[in-house]
Amino acid sequence: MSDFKLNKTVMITGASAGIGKATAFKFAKEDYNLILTARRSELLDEICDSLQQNYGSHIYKMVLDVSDKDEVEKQINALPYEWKKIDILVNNAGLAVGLNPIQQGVIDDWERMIDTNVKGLLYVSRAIIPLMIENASGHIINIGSIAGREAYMNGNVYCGTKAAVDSITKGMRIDLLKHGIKVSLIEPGAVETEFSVVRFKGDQERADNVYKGFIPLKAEDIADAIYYVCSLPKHVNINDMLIVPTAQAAATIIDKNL
Ligand code: NDP
Ligand code: 8X3
Repeated sequence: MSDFKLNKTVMITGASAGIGKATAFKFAKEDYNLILTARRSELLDEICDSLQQNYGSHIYKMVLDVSDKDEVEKQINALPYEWKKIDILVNNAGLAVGLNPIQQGVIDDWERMIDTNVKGLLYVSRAIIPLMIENASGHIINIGSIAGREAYMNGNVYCGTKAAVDSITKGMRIDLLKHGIKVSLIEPGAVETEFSVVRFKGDQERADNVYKGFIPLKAEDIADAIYYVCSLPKHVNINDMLIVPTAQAAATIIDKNL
């Protein structure tokens, strides 16, 4: 088992699947202590078991819906003292729900996206930032999207939430500058995870079609980029990184023969 005190601590939201899970494995390999959060407790248990067996990781499991403001505050306040020195926060939890023209939008879907991608990110950040300020250091990695740079057909509200993440990231960077806290935005293009299954509400065939005919990014590609951004010297920050599969030239321009 690695020594808690010597190692840095990373907190990852949405660590039960996809990019968050891959990021947990990447940082575990690098001997970080991990605070892993998501709603699906059983999946987190499986991941924690695997990380402990393979890397002897120190893990604090937090079953948490980031859109539940009171619960976020309560659970972060309840972190034991030794877990309150958080070096890196990866604000990854997020989702797209539905792909409809705006006039046929499902308001519950809109609310889930806004509550998770924007409000959830803010609730978690609001609870963690004072801890980082106390330590006069820290690094926040917000997971945006190519969808935050360019709106695409039927993407409307999802694109809007990721544009908000872009803007909030810039504001955070300005406000936290004098506290020595770095803030970075990672904006992936098409990554094959549970993302499209969630977007299409469990329609696996429709989700699989999104990634047919080209080589999409893997969650591990984004995890490697996150780790790279976090491992640069203190005087270097990457503000923003857009990462796409080679076959993707823009949000909806993908060469399906590559
Ligand atoms: P996945 O669906 O594979 O993973 C999403 C993760 O977010 C899961 O661990 C899920 O856990 C968690 N999550 C969702 N809602 C909540 C919530 N309310 N509270 C806590 N955790 C939550 O998708 P990705 O890994 O692809 O997505 C990760 C991030 O990357 C998202 O912000 C997404 O918008 C972004 N992104 C994805 C791209 C892609 O092409 N895949 C491209 C660009 C950005 P659980 O269900 O257990 O709570
Ligand atoms: C996920 C990428 O282009 O499907 O953010 O919206 S996209």
